[in-house]
Amino acid sequence: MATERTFSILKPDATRRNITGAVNALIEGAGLRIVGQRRIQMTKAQAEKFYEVHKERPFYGELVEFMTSGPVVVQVLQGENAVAKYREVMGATNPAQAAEGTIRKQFAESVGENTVHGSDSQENAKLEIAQFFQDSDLTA
Ligand code: PCG
Repeated sequence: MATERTFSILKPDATRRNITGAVNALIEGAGLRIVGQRRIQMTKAQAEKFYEVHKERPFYGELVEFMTSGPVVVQVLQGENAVAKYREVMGATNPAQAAEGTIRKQFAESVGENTVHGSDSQENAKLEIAQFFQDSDLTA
């Protein structure tokens, strides 16, 4: 298994409740290293671009509105099998279906306000990382 990187967002429900440290503890506890991290206010244009694949979904407007409703923490996580490992640590998109011990089981409030985002493939991880970080921002 190779060391790889994935892209993560701690969403506005996490910054609002001041639980970013608690979420990071679960990330680091799973063996993932936070090699880049920045707290930002996403613009509407950034959120629309980031979630462009969901443009036709009925929840797209709500999703963009939520992601710009407060600060987020954008992160790059590195480790063995990081994409799959982070998806396991996050738990199912819908917190009602998330397994015990996962971030979403512990913290997520609903399918929309579900605390974290993680890339779904290595290819998307590269594209998503490039939207928010330069190579020189990342150091293991
Ligand atoms: P994420 O960030 O991994 O990628 C797409 C997001 O769409 C997903 O997490 C969910 O938060 C969000 N999402 C999926 N289904 C719904 C829904 O039915 N309503 C809302 N508001 N958001 C949804």
